[in-house]
Amino acid sequence: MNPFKLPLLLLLITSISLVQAQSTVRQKISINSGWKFHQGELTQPFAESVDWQHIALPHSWNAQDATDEEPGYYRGEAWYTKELSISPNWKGKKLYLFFEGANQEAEVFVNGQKAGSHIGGYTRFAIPMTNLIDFEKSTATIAVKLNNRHNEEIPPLEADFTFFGGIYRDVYVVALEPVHTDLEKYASSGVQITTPQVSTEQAEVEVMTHLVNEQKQASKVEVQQLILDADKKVIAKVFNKLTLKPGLAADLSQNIKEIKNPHLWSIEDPYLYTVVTKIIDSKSKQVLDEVENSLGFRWFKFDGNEGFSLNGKHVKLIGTNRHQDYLSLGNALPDALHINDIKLLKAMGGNFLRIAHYPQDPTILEMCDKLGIITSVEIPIVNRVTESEVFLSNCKQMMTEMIRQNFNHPSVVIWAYMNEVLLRPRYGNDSDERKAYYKEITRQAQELENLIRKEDPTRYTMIPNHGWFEGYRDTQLTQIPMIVGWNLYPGWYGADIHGLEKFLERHHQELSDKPLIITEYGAGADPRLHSFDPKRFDFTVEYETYYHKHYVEQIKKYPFVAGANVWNLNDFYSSGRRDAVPQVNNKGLVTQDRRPKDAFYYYQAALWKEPFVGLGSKIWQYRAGVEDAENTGVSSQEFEVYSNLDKVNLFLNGQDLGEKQVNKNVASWKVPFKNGINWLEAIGKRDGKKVKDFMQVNFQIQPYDLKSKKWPFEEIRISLGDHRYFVDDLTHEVWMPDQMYKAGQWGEKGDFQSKKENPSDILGTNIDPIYQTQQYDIKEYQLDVPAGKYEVTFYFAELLSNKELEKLVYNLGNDTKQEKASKRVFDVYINGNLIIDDLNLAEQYGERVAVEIKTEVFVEDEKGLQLTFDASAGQAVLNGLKVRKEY
Ligand code: GCB
Ligand code: CA
Repeated sequence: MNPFKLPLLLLLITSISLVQAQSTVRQKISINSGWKFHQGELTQPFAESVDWQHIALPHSWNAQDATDEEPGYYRGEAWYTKELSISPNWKGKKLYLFFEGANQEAEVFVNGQKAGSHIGGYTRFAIPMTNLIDFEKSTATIAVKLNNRHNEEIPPLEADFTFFGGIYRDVYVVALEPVHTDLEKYASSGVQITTPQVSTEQAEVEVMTHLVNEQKQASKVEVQQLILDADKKVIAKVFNKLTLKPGLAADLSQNIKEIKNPHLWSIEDPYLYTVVTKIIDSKSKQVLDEVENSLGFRWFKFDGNEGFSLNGKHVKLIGTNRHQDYLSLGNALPDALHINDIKLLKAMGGNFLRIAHYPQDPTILEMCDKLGIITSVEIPIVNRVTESEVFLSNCKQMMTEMIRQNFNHPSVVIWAYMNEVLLRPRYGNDSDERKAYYKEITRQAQELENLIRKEDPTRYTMIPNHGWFEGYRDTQLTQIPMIVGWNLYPGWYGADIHGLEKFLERHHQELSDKPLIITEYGAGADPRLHSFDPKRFDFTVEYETYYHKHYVEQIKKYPFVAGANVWNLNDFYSSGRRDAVPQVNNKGLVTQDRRPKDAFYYYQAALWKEPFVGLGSKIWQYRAGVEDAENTGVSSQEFEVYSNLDKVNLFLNGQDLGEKQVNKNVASWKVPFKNGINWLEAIGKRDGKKVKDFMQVNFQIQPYDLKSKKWPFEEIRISLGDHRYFVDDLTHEVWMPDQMYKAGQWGEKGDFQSKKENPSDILGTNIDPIYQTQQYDIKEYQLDVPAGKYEVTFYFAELLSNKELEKLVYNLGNDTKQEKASKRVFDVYINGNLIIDDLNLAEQYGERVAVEIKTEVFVEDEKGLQLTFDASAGQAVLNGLKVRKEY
């Protein structure tokens, strides 16, 4: 080959691609890479001396500090900057910086000059920058001053989730011809599509285009609307000619009347058309701007008695809420993780998503459109409002942005606002200020309601309330919106799980015409905690499943319940929480890194139409248990399988454990696990089609008699004062529940006096649940282990009494500390030998600090390990114990 030909060929290719690039009408390119970040205030942001950190977007400055053991997280000013390369193509165009979301007050600078600003952390915004760019230069300096401080004028004011600061979604440059659709005002596509009439025979489309002419002279244009089917073939077309005066913004409405036999959009068949909007220069025929929007033909209705129907067919809406954060990332997620979440919801069998408590990444609604998931979207007013016009006007701005930006998504059927706004009312009970405050809430609600109805008369409105029926009724919050949402937690925050049915029936009696959605219900579950005797607030995976079984049954039972959203799809960060996993709300059906808990599989069984079989407890892969009886070598445990078939078979290590009837989507067995690796397989059949699921269980058997020769004792970990199993997700160590002493085994020899403290964050550990429970006033603990050399580890923490907890909240006087410091002093002996002398947890370590102390002991004879506790002040306590045989 002629060596000189090659460069020529390359040159040719480059120039061809250049030509193609020039023909692009609307250019939108991401600029996520190559940013620098500074946390803190900057008086001279453009000075050389500023110390910047290299980062890439999406980014949050709270990914670490909102999840560590220090209370609180940085809420204040921070800066981002970037050198933006100026494309020669951009000359003569209108340039914008397009932010998908930055939390929460943003000021944008270009080449040192202010270009614009935005308020609110969850909606998109476009900042024009054309006039600040020097097109003779190759770069421009972009800087963003961002603040996530508490601001009484900006919702959310307070809520049960972390307000991560940062430019946490994508940023783009958008380059437009001077004549274009309006991007600037509410960062929408500038095109709003409605379907004034849809039936199976015929549909009508109306397209409203917001046009802008930024030229100095009038522009004669033709505006074209093309409707394409899913194969992207044009099926309908309309165009209008008009003259746009200079500097003018104009709205053009165009109708396409007769689309015959439209392919409807539905949950099972989410068929999407595309609307292509083109602005064409009448003379040169040059396309000046082009935007595409998806379009779905559907109609829907909410009814106070019959619930929801889509395209004339009744559908029970069941799905989840979703928060936008992820393990270790805060809210700064790559698009792929947002996309995965909607696929996860679909895989669960869900057909409904409440996008709470704020508008989310654009990929969310894109996916809901594509996968057939009905949605509700809301602005982030949570728990309370501020009585000010500025607050209300910020709410209205967010509302308008939310509606305009998401208007064309067929999946959206509800716009919502004001979540549980009576939960944390200002002022004292019964005060005049309180009464005025309630009136103001009603006024703001009515204003927001009016705004939605004006902006979008094609959809429903909703206010999600907490379970205070009279409160919301008396402030009109059940009357103002078209749908009432109730966040209901009987069986979790409320003691009686049947409070659910009572509440639902009350709504139907008193507000019988008002469509109802259970906008939230859920129970917390730390994926590491398990029990065969689950209890409310114990954060076991099994309690969560129990709770959801009850709710699903009721939701299906009442036809007037239009829909329900589990709180929440995923575990999420909430910096104020002190549950089993501090800083985290564990009500997810999946963990923070999206591993399904049992309830997720239960939903699959309850919601799938296709045959389904799923082993429960997949998240409980590492187990432990006591041998059933001496020398049997097996430990039997209850095991659930979730299915929508009539019968299912379960196999353990290839052995058939028998066929069981499936009752309300659940079948259960006593499974005799052996020590080590076990294989479980569930098999079911429908219409000759087999469905299966299998998993591995790693089981550690505690010999029935710890001195057994056949099953030699290795090690044991016990969470004292606890009825739960705990699996350490780092080491896979399994902790056993505590028990009273049984001969040949282990346990507490005195009174079983246990204590559990939630909420608390135990410092210096990740295994908080072990420390959150304890035996108090412990005197003697016995383990009948065989002779040998042992490592014994004690786990202690000073927990607060409930009284002291209250004191801490209400009385921050410095006398409290003093009082507690000398609360208990005790010695610990093993087999009569002093091991720990004068332990004073509060004084030596402080309250709620994880204290781990280990020692080695040689047991010569048959007496095993006898742990004794001798208190010289207060009572002795022990939270956890680990005994490992060395040899
Ligand atoms: C609610 C709130 C939600 C909380 C949830 C909970 O009612 O709307 O923001 O996270 O309860 O888990 O307590
Ligand atoms: Ca414990």
